[in-house]
Amino acid sequence: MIKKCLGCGASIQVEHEKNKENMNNIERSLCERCFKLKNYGEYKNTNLTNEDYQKILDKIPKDALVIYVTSLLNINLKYINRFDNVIIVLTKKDLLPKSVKDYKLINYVSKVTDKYLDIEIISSIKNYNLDSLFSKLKKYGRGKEIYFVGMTNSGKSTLINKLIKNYSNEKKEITTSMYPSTTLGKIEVCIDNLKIIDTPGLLSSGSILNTLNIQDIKRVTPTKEIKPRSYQLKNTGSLLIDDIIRLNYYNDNNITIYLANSLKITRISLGNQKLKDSKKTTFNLEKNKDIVIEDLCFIKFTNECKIEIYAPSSVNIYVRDNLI
Ligand SMILES: Nc1nc2c(ncn2[C@@H]2O[C@H](COP(=O)(O)OP(=O)(O)OP(=O)(O)O)[C@@H](O)[C@H]2O)c(=O)[nH]1
Ligand SMILES: [Mg+2]
Repeated sequence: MIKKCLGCGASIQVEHEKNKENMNNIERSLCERCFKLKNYGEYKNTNLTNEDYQKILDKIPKDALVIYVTSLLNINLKYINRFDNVIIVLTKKDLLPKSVKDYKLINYVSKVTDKYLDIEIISSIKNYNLDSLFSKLKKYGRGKEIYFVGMTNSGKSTLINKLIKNYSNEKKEITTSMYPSTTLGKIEVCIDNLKIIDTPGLLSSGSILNTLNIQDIKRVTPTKEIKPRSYQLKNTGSLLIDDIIRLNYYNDNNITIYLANSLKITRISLGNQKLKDSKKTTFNLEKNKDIVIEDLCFIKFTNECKIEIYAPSSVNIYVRDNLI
């Protein structure tokens, strides 16, 4: 018999149940992958692909309410046009400096898209704005299916767990982790008569996480409020960001880098050869732009300048207006 894992939504064979005699009911309802991830932090790759995940999203009914979840550290609104009734949820506010105002972040998003019914900035970890979000789910989602969609690691399952905890008596807990592809299939939960459905997050081929091992994924993933690091750049030179990225500059400038606090940034001379065998991308920035290195950091520039970035070839590096 096939049943569904309550932690990740994947189909599981019931033969494996024989090994589960000493487990409680919640542990028993998990597949082996979720059990090991939850109890020992052991991560196992999956054979499912982005195409499999896209197929799940393609089947979302047109009249469903879609909660489009995107992390403030990796704002990705690429797939929003697929859906008709959308609430945008920007997660992980606790990782940005406290001084950053919500209205600035909302302004940023509203310049990129107007395809949403409503928007909320939250932190699931700090329980920030969850009451407000839950009121919006009730306002727009009563009598509908409410699908949580977004990129992998955006925080969909963590948010649903928090909603279960805050607004229901259920003990259910969806598996979450900092690694890609934690949720593998649809997972339905009922909270205060709302029908909430978690989905697997989409994968991005440009994420720096694809180039890193598990230890390094842990290292580069911020878990505490980021302390921005500002640099006064003089003449020409280079910055090395944790020996993964190199940034060459050619003018005086003030820049601020947002990345995990434990990662090192060092200054070297332009002539130093370090990382020069990585792929180089040149940017001629207008004023008030950010350079984003997907899933690693973003760098705020105020002045016009020429910048060269050296990075692993698959990593997506792009320019946007200043977020902060
Ligand atoms: N600091 C912080 N971390 C968060 C927040 N929400 C989620 N996370 C972390 O982000 C990581 C990914 O969370 P998940 O809930 O598994 O993400 P997901 O979107 O369900 O990922 P997939 O199932 O792969 O699609 C975990 O390490 C969470 O602890 C938040 O509000 N603040
Ligand atoms: Mg998930």
